Amino acid sequence: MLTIYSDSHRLQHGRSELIDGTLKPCFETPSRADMVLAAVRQRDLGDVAHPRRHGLEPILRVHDEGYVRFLETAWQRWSEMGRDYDALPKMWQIRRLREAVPEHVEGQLCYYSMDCGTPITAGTWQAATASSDVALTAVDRLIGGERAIFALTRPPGHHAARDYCGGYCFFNNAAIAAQALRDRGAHRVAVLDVDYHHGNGTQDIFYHRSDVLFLSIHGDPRTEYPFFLGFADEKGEGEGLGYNFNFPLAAGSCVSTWFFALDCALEQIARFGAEALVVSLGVDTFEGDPISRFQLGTPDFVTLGARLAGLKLPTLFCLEGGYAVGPIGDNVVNVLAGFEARS
Ligand code: OKP
Ligand code: ZN
Repeated sequence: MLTIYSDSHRLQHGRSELIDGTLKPCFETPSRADMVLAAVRQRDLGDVAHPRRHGLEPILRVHDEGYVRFLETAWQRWSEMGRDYDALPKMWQIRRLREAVPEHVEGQLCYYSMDCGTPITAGTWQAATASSDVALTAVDRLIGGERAIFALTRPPGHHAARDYCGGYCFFNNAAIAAQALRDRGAHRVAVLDVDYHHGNGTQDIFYHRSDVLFLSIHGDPRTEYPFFLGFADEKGEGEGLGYNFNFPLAAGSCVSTWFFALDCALEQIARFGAEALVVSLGVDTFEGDPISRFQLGTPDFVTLGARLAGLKLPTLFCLEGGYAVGPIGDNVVNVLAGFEARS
């Protein structure tokens, strides 16, 4: 399987996130992508290619223009105020506060952020656009006839909604890729999110649409991040009613429960008649993950890949979460190798 990868991911290197009352080193680190790339090479998954630039147009197909311009200018405006540290919001536009975009960069940072774990740094814009280019280059190859591609996207994307960042995500790579597949001729595209955390951003982007089916298997938002979305009764709205499926599972759920939910999701994808599949591939479902609570073991990821291959669809894998840095490479490559063995 071909991998698309860019060194520019390294430009996103936040210093810290707020955990349990103190600033701790970010879980979402450059070493994650380094480990995944090392495993891709070590296990001979296939060639590794660099992305081609696609510009802002495909990003603006799913993201709000004001949000995109904010990200583009945020670091410069922040540093012009003499701030040489990561930009993190300290308040949010919560209930009954005015829903108007502030003028000041600090206000805009609060307006366009979902949490305070997603630092904007000097290199964020370059890293985030490169990550989307990785996904878009994978789309080029898929349209060109490849059966499956691995987009080694970092920073990740699935928490980024139309007009906000959060959960270490800035641009929603999987959504941008799904939209590009639609724009280039696929009539129906399914996005399956297997990260431990609900893909609130992807759901937000496609919630009113019937041409992109979104499905997510994740820790129950009653106890797990992102808390405010990802419940089973969110089924889509308007045209999109019936095209959104959430499978929230109790934190601590066992492996067989997880695979049962996967089978339900795969059945919906087949019934939908998808012409292409985008997988938001987070491996924070791993039993050793430091911030998540499912129990998949390293060999279970091979099973996941094999089941996905059973759909017999052109498939694009986008990397999302996974914070057990030592095993992340084997866990990810197991999915891809399991897929290939069954293809
Ligand atoms: C991003 B992705 C845990 C803090 C959780 C945010 C988690 C973002 C996950 N103590 N902070 O879906 O893997
Ligand atoms: Zn996650």
